Parts: sequence; structure tokens; C-alpha cells
Amino acid sequence: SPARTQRIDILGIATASGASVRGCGMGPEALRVAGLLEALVDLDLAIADHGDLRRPHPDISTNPASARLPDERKADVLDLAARASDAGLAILEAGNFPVFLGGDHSIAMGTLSAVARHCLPKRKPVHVIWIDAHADYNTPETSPSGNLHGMPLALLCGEKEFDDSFRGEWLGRIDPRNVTIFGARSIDRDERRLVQARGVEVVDMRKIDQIGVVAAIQRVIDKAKAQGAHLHVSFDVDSIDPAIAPGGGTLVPGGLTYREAHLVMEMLHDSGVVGSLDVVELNPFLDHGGKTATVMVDLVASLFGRSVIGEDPGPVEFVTEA
Ligand code: HAR
Ligand code: MN
Ligand code: MN
Ligand code: MN
Repeated sequence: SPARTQRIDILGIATASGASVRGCGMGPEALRVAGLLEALVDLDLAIADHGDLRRPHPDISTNPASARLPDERKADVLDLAARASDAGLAILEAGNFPVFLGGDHSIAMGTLSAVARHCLPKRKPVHVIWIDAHADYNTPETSPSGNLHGMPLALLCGEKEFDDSFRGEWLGRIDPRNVTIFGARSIDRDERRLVQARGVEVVDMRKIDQIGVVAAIQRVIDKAKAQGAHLHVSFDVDSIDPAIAPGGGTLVPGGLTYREAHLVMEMLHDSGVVGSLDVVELNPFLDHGGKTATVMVDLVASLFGRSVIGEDPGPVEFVTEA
């Protein structure tokens, strides 16, 4: 989707502090091992790899093998989000296309706030396609788990039930009516009420089954195009069916097929409106021999224009027999 001359800048955010399952902090490295950079070079794209943001390892006495204290995890999430926001903003201000590698989905507080800080002063609206099995629109009140990777959209969309420690560049930066959650099949009860009340568009798996993935993604593209928006793609690997993408900590059956996910990325590429990307929640510890990482590399390549023959076959005209 980027202009042919635009450089792609890769930034890892190596953390699992927003999740209760450990391992997705290794996500950025697994994507590199699976050949992410080579795939982009193959497309003749210019790339730069900024390496990974991470927190220094805490002292062993405060880091029992089981789990770390929730407060400490919250501080990690907020610190990394602030740093990701500044680093992402610098990439965007330089005119480059950021590809953010998570890390759990809480990193989107930082990545999307970077996009908003870059676009909104220039009066460019920000649209978000949140490709995910989950809505990630919980607040501390509605969350059944307390895990921050289930909350980034709520913070970004300005929900009020967050205490002052959550203040930062991300708070209320995104208009919920410019958000489409795509591929959802697990939304908590009170979370669902919030999403509906705020006018977030939810294209759940039932809708994709019923209207088809082409119509579903075209609606998102048309909406973003009509407003001349910057479209941010936030891709949670658990949107894909667990049979194809087992490398995630919170898998839900009934996800996007390999071909559906590719078509989404191919159509997003052709739209020309995508300006930034997150790839999140890849857990190499749970993956099966790099299977999920490899699928994600292929999907990112599709978003950046890899195709078999290089042609959009265009709309189908259905002919009914007389
Ligand atoms: N909705 C659940 C919660 O808030 C689980 C969401 C977190 N899982 C993710 N995010 N992978 O997409 O606890
Ligand atoms: Mn720009
Ligand atoms: Mn998510
Ligand atoms: Mn998810």
C-alpha cells in the first residue's frame, strides 16, 4: 500500500506485559527469523530495521518464574507505549511507513497514538481496521481478566473508567466511529455493550461468512477512502483460524481462513490507503515450528503488494440463466 518510493521502517516492541500468557515478547525476532525482511526486499522495497524496544530485565528477586506483579506489568505497558508512540511518530514524520512488531496488543496504545499524532494536526482522519478474534475494548470495569491487551481500543477511544496512571498520548486519540473490528468471535458481555454504544463497526465472523470477505473488506476501504483517511491495520494473529495460526496465547476457533486473510491483505494493498501496520500477539513459544510466523510473513508481503500475476481480477458479474 505505500508509495513505491516510501521506505518501510520496522520497529519491534518485545513485550508480553499486557498479556497473562508469556511468550509473545519473542514475536519480533520470530518474524525476522521467518524471513520478514527478505520478503520485503524481494518486493524491491526499501527497508530499515530499528530493532526492538524492550524493558530492562527486572531483578530476579522481583521476578518469580510464575508471574509478575500486575502493577509492575502496568508500568511496563505504559512505558513501552510511550516509547513506541515517540518512535512511531519519528518514523511517520520522516515520511516512512511503520511496521510495528509485537508484542502483545497493548502496544497499539503507542503505535496508534503515533499515527494520530502524525495525522490529526494535518487534518487527516485516522481509520483503524482491527483484525482480531477479540474486540480489545474492555475497560478496567468491564474486563474479566484485567489484562491490558484486552483494553487498548477502549483507551484510544477515550473511555473514562481508566485511572490517572493511564494518562498519556493515547487517551481518546481515536474516534470509535472510525474503527472497524474485523474477524471478531469473542467479545465479553459488557464490552459488547460499550462497542455498540460507541458506534464501533464490528464485522464478526458470522457477517464475513454471510456477506463474504470481499464485500466486508470493501466496505472498510470505501469508508476510509471517502474521508481521505490514513488507514492503520492492527493485525492480531489470533484473527486467523488456530488450525493455520496456532502461535497465540488466546486462541478462539472459527477464524479467518488462509485465503480469506490473504484476500484481505491483497485488497488492502490495492486500496492505497494503508499507512501503518501492527503485527501482534504472535507467541513463538506456542507456535508449531514457525508455522504462524511464516503465515504472518506471507500476509505482510501480500499487504505490500506480493501477488501471483499482479492483477486485480475486478468485480464478478453474475449471469443468471434466462
Ligand atoms: N476479552 C478478553 C479480555 O479482555 C481477552 C482479550 C485479550 N486477548 C487478546 N486480545 N489476544 O486480542 O481479557
Ligand atoms: Mn504521512
Ligand atoms: Mn488483540
Ligand atoms: Mn485477539
